[in-house]
Amino acid sequence: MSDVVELSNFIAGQWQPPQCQHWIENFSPATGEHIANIPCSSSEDIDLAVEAALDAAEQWSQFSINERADWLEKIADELEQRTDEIAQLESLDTGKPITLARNVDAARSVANFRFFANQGREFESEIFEMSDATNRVLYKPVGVAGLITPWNLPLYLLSWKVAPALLMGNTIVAKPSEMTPMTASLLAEVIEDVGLPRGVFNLVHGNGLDAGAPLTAHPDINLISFTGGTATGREVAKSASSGFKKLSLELGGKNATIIREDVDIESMMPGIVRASFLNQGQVCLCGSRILIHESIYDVFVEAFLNAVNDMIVGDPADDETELGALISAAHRDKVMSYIDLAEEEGGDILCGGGPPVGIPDAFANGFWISPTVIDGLTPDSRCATEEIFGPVVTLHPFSDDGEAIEIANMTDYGLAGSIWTQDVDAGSRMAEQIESGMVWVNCWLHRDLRVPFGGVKHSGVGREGGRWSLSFFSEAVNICVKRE
Ligand code: TXE
Repeated sequence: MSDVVELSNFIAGQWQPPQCQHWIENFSPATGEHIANIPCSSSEDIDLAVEAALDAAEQWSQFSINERADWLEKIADELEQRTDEIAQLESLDTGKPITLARNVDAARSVANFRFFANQGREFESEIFEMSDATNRVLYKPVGVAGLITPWNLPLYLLSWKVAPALLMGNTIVAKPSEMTPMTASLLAEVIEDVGLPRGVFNLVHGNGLDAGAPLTAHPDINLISFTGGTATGREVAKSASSGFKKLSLELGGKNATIIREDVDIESMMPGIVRASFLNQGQVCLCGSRILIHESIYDVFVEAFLNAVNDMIVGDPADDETELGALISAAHRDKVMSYIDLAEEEGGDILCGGGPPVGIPDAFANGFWISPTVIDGLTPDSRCATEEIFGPVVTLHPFSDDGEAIEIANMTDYGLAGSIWTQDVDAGSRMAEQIESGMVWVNCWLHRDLRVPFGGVKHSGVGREGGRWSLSFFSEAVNICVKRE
C-alpha cells in the first residue's frame, strides 16, 4: 500500500476531480507516510452534488419503503463481500488495530444497512381514529440530506446516516472527514456497483471550511446530520438555523466511568479498560474520567495500571495489537498538550505520557501516544472536564454515590457514562441521575441499534437510532379525513 492513491468525488453517478483541481494530502497515522490525495472540493462541487441529488429526488421518493429496503440489503451484501478490504483501508487510514477495524468498523457498517432494511420492512404508518374522523400519518422524505462525518469511526458512522436517509426516501450529499476518505469512496463504489439510481448518493471529499461549510449553508439542503467536535457542531448549527434545516448533532463527550465500592474488580476490569482506551480513546463515548470509591481506590488503581500496562500497542496490521496510532500529528500534539497541562495542574502521570517505548522504526514518524493514566487532578480541572479524545484517563476518588453523581455531572458534556457495581438496582438508580443521553451499567458500548443514541448539554441535539432515525430522516405529515 505504499503507492499514493488518488480519490475522486462521486457526483450524479460519475467519478469527478474537484472543479478547482486542488488536492489534500492524506497520511497514514501509523507511519506518517503520504498515502492518498483527495479532492479539496469547494462550493462548486457542492453545488453540482446538490443539483444531482435534487434531480434524483423525485424518482427515489417514488420507490416504496420495501423497495428501498431491498436496495439497502443489496448494499449490505456487497459491503459484506468486501469486509477484509474495508478493515484494511480503515486500519490504514485511521491507524486503528486491524481486529477493531474488522470486528467493529467493517461489521457494523454492514449491520447498519441490514438493520435499517429490516426497520423499513417492519415500518408501519400510524392511524389515529376519532369518533368522526380518521388521522393517517405519512412519513415523507425530507429532501436532500447533507451528511458530515468524522475520522474516528469513518464508515461505521457514515453508514449509520446513509442507510436511514436512503430508506426514508431522501437523496444524499455526503462529506466524510478529510482525514479518513478511503472507505467513503469504497461505499460509493459499492453504490455504483449495485446500480442505485444516479444522483441518489453523492460523495464530495474535502475539508470543513471549503466543502463542509458550503454544504451546511446550501439553500437546497433540507436536513443535516453531523457527527464531530462540539466547536464545529456550533458552527454547523448556526449555519443550519437560518434555513430552518432539520438538524441532528452528535458531538463530543467527557464521560464518567463510576466504580462503586462493591465492584468485582477482576471480572469487570477488561470492560473498564475497553471503555477507557478503545480506538486509542478516540470514541466520543469513551470513559475518560474514572471515578472510584475511596474505600477501594488503591486496590483498583493498582489492578487498572497492571491491565493498562499489559495492553499491546504497536503495528495496527498485527492481529494481536490492541492500541494503534492517533489520527494525525496535530491531534497527537493536542493530546500531548493536555498531558503537559495535567502536570501543570498538579497531576501525577502514573503511566504513558508520551510515545510508546520500543516502537519499531517503521512507525517512528507516526502519531503515537501510549495509554496514559493521570492521578491527583481535581474533578473540576481542565483535564478532567474538557474533551481530550485520546488515550488519556484521569482518576478521581469519591466518598458516596451522591458525590460520584455530582462529579459525573460537572462538565458541559452529557453524552454517556458507565457504572460498575454488583448492586444493579443501585447502579440503575444512579444512572437515572447522570446528565447524559446514555448510561451503561456493568458494560460499555453494548449497542442495540433500536435504542436512541445522542447526547444532552453540549454533547448534541436530537436522537438517532431505530425509530428515532426513521423519524429524523422523514417529515411526519398528518392527513385528517372527516367522516360524513
Ligand atoms: O473534528 P471536526 P476534528 C472531537 C474531538 C476532537 C475535536 C476536533 O475532541 O479533538 O472534535 O476534531 C467537518 N462546517 N471529535 O477537528 O472538525 C470536517 O471536515 C461543516 C469528536 O477532526 O468536528 C469533518 O468531516 N463541516 C467526534 C467533520 O466536520 C465542518 C469525532 C468533523 O470534524 C466544518 C471527531 C464546518 N465549519 C472529533 N468544519 C465525535 N463526536 O465522535 C469541519 N467540518
